[in-house]
Amino acid sequence: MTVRIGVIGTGAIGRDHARRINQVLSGGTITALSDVNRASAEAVRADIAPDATVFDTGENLIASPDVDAVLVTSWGATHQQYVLAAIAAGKPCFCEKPLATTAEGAKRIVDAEVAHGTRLVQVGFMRRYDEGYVALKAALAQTGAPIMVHAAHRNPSVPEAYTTPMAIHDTLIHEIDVFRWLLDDDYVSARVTFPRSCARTHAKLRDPQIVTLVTAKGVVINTEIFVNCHYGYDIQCEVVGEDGVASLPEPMAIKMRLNASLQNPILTDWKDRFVASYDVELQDFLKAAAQGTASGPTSWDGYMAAVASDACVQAQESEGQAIAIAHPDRPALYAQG
Ligand code: INS
Repeated sequence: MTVRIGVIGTGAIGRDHARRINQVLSGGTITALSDVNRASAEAVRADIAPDATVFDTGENLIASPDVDAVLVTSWGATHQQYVLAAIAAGKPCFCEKPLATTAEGAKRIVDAEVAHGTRLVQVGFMRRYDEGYVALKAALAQTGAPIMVHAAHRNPSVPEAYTTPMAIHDTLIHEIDVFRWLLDDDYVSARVTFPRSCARTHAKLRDPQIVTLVTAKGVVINTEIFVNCHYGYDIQCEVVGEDGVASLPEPMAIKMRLNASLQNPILTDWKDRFVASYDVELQDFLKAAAQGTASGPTSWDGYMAAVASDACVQAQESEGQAIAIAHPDRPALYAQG
């Protein structure tokens, strides 16, 4: 079966996912598009999906009989309304992070999906599909029970509109999710420390920052977020266990002996760093959607990430203080997620 997909939000990632579905992956075809900026949806139709219909609203797209499943790649603040509408229509839905901008909003999605009774939502936490993280998770069987994680999430630069809380909602959110999955654990507290701000930042962004998360099993995770690091896009992760240390592999790069130095190029654009995992996550979505369901990261994962990220923002505001993170009971629908 070919799953007929509607894409809500045709900015950078929506356009890229539409391209994947029509040109790279199997089992799906784009039949519908919508964007607040209609010209952007028209452009994706012209370039990638000539047979698609452009809808005025995401709600009309979801209701269309020509749409079997939905991709929500619009602006973060609109995700919740579209995911809820897709659940109400009983259509599988892939939602980019964040699932909702507040924990309360994410909880509404969990409740709606639980009431529906089967899974319909996959959250776009693509790092779980990255070869490096998958290999790292497997390596933990040899390095023994984890004790500490040292991690870094560095961007060369960010747009002027990026402010201090976005370091959590927009950036750390990937670590928040992937470490729950990697360690099979939940968070109990968060604390934020600010070194002096770097010269390249601006008044509304304290950069860098160090977030310390403690898990229920007592693992301490230190993550440096540095979004004006200038030199490249760099994701680091080292897990210290009882018997050894396991590190996330570097992306493949050609080693060069050149101009009297030994060099390894470093990526600069985040879209390139996890490019392969976007393909794998969406293929997974198409496969499950063909059966009228969803797999991969759940609404519960999206909700737990939102709960932890709200606590991290609170920890930023009360610099140096540990903020407790609740982990409510997991509904049976998400038993394995
Ligand atoms: C992007 C994206 C990247 C992350 C950036 C964020 O939206 O999620 O993976 O490194 O900090 O702004």
